[in-house]
Amino acid sequence: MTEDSETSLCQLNIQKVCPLSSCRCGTMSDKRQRARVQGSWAKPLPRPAGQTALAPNNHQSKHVNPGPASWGSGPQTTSQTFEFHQPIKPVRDVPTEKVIELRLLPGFLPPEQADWMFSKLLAELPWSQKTNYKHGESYQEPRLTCWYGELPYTYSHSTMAANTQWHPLLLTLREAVEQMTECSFNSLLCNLYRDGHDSISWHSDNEASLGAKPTIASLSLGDTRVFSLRKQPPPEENGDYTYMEQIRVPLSHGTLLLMLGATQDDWQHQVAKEYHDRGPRINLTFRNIYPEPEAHRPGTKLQFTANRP
Ligand SMILES: O=C(O)CCC(=O)C(=O)O
Repeated sequence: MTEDSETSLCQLNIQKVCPLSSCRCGTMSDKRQRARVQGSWAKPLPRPAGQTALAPNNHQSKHVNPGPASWGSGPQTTSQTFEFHQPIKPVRDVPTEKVIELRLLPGFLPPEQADWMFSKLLAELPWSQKTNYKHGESYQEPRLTCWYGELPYTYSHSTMAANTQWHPLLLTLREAVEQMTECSFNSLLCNLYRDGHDSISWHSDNEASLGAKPTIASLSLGDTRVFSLRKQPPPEENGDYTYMEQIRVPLSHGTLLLMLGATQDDWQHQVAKEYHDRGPRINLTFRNIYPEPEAHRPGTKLQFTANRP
């Protein structure tokens, strides 16, 4: 390339790329020009497929030097202009609305009553640690439990035997809960969280033996623990709960929580471990249990959800 032709290209370059430049087309100014161009526009930024955030105008592309190999060999014409295109948003369906039917009654039991009931149940119920199974492997539940009802209750591939020997205090509490809720309950699952390390992980109470849309009345005694709920994700999320709504309800001494309607279909719940000191807590979940449907294995869920460790 001759100096003349280099000069004329450089003029072109300056006019189009940087109209404010004081370049007078000498070698040095050409170098400055190149350095500027290399610094900011030398290469287009990689961008996700399908997105055209900055697109050069086609009619000017004939002035553009095509490859990086040419940068070192002569002056450049970067006479592109750019248009901004909005990134293409993926089309997402609006999830169907899910209703959560919860009723919270803090102070359902006055504190003095709740105090002596807690001590009595802690001392007198037949607490034990249940063994569950997941993928054929056994594990101990991180809490103690006991079960009352005329029928056994199976969950997480292990069964709690029927137990009709209701503690008299539990019968009194059942009556009080039934009066308040205007529901009747034939069974009770009791949970004892010995300290903050005891927990129950994400699950729904949706075994077929509990019937469709079960009403569950949950009475808390002892230290406050956080009861969390998270919405079931729509199928296209493939079981990913990251973007699902969560609700946290602190359940304090003497509080009654009612879960109704489609709560077990649409939401999961848990009491997570806590890493600061927590005293013991008892949770009594009054429910109804029915004979397992004949075609089902005991403990079958109405829809697939996690086991409860
Ligand atoms: O301890 C609680 O508040 C929750 C117990 C529970 O989720 C259950 O028994 O299924």
